[in-house]
Amino acid sequence: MIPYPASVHEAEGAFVLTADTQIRVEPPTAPLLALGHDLAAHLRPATGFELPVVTGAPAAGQLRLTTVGADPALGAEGYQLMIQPDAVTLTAPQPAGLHWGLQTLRQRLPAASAWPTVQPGPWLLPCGSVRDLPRFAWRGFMLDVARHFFDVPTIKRIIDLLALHKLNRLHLHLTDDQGWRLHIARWPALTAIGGATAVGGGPGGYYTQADYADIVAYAQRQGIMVIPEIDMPGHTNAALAAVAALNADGAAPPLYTGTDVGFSSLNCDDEWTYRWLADVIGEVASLTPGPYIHIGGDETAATPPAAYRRFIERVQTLVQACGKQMIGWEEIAHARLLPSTVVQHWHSDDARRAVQQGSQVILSPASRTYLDMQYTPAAPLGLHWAGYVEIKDTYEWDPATYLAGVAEDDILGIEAPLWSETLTTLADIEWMAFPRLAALAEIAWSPANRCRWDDFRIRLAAHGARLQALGVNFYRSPQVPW
Ligand code: IFG
Repeated sequence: MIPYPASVHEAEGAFVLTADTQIRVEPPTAPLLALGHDLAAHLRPATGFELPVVTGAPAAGQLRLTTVGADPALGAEGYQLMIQPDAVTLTAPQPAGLHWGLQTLRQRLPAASAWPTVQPGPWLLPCGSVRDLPRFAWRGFMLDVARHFFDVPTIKRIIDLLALHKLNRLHLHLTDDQGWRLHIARWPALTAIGGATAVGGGPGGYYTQADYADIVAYAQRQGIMVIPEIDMPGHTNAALAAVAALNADGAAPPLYTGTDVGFSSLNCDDEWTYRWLADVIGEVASLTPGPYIHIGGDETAATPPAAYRRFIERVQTLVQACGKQMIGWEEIAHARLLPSTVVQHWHSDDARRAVQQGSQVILSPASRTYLDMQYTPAAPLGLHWAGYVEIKDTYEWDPATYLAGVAEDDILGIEAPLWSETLTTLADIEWMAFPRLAALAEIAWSPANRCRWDDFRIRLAAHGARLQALGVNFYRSPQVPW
């Protein structure tokens, strides 16, 4: 099982899934019925069993999902799983806890249960009990859809894989120098022009607001919050190319298809820029049910430092006016932040400044979590400015002691960014993200004393069969005995 649960007790015997097995939910509410149907949908293809979702009196041989009698100490995402020969009972105070418990239940079945076609059984669930809840609330993955664009089905596939690993945050890096990927109704040129290309000059693309709503709803159903990033004031060439009035001299630069950074900036001293920003942030906020909007703030060499600080403080006010909390890359800590503003660490010690201002931090240290780092010098995809990052590098660190001046209570959680300068397909994404994202999922969920590399690498080898059954194009690291 990955991530490893907080406590596991094995027992003798097994519960056998058969053609007569039913899934019982209690109480029969819409969220619980949906979870029951999700479980059946996961297990039907390989087992060939109908696995009907039922309500009413409990009977032997059922998989039971319930919030009745749950221990409140398990909190928003915790659960208890009891597997006995005559019944399986998954209990949680909240539907999200049941959802995460279902991932553990899936992983307690043989890897063959993940195949999309009927496999020979038997389908045994080893008896025992699990009591589990996450260490960190923020367990995230970021996909850069600006350097290269990835369509809705690709995003949904990624969401499915995040859920299997109990990751609950999907940060979409929607805008950058090379592309603007979310339609803004009041400024259609942002996607009509700004979404027209990509790194390398390819066809680009963008999400309509219906596409974005589809992604958000699909993620929400799987316990995953979507965080949109509109990167500013740097990384804005696509916006500047699309809206001439954003440029100080009124002249739109050409679209950019290279991979340099730090050369573009919004005009931070022009009131017109903030009226445009209010439109953009207003629409993004109205499309995003989650409480956060990420405003980027990274690599702003083309913005004078004093103008940058004023800009960040004004954007923070705009985001707050929309009823959202601002997140930014750690450079924003040079400005005066609200305590509700969250700072994302990636490569400097700016995050410590944020903590001193009373903000909380998401840790994304590039040398541990940047999934666009090459595995090795010979690896065909990725960059290596933060070093070569193999699976062991991703696993062997403790967020609570990683940054001086940033203690466990200051940390919302961790997030693994995947920048897409060198990636163009789902297969590329999966090869860079797995198995390293499985390692980060354990660091984010499991108690620190459960995170031991020698134990993890054995479990990861077994997990490989499940990833293969799911058709994941994962990298078979020589550090793992697959
Ligand atoms: N740094 C840039 C990204 C991307 C990355 C590639 C941040 C916050 C290098 N900014 O990481 O846009 O180019 O590894």
